[in-house]
Amino acid sequence: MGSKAEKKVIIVGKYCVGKTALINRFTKNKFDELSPYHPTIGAAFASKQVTVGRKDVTLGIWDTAGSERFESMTRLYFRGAKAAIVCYDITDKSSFDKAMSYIKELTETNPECRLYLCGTKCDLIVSNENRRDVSYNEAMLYGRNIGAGIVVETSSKTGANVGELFVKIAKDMITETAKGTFEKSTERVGLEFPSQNGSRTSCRCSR
Ligand SMILES: Nc1nc2c(ncn2[C@@H]2O[C@H](COP(=O)(O)OP(=O)(O)O)[C@@H](O)[C@H]2O)c(=O)[nH]1
Ligand SMILES: [Mg+2]
Repeated sequence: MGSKAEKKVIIVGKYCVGKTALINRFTKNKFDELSPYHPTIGAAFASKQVTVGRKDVTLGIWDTAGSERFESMTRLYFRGAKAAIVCYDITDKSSFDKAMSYIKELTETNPECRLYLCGTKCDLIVSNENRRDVSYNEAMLYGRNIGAGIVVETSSKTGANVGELFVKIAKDMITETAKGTFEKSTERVGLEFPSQNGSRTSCRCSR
């Protein structure tokens, strides 16, 4: 597991934000809503090859546990990670605070690790924008500050933006190999910026 050619990607975030669902959507293209919630014990691994243009990159993705009990273990996975998907649930502000604390730790312990900020469960606000607890604007500003490779809102339920997130990660991996350096850029994918008259943001989650 985790061969040299594979690029190590970790998924971190508070428990229940949807880390396991994100990896399942990406690697198996499935979402099990009906099964009861099973917190990940320790960590789980999956790998997938992504083709960008004519180049392939294999991502070795570690799904970590977000609960306090496993926190010290989760930190072990920071080592050697080339990219970290830091997840928060857009309907739960406390998970955004937790994401910020993960980012602080990651920056201290592994400054080479690229950061990707992922707001999960964006399908939940499609029919009811009132459920939103973290504005896209806030996440965007924060992401820009920390030099995130992307700030994106995803739904593992509908699949919205999941592919875009991983393709961006793969692209950055390929660019690094080609140039020997990496550039951090922040870009938006499939999302609207706040409207002029209010702080609300909307998410195109129609897939
Ligand atoms: N509506 C919705 N629910 C989700 C989404 N992703 C995860 N969930 C649900 O949130 C709960 C926690 O998901 P899980 O992936 O196990 O979270 P983890 O603890 O971060 O690994 C489960 O009940 C999932 O069905 C999503 O994109 N949309
Ligand atoms: Mg999990």
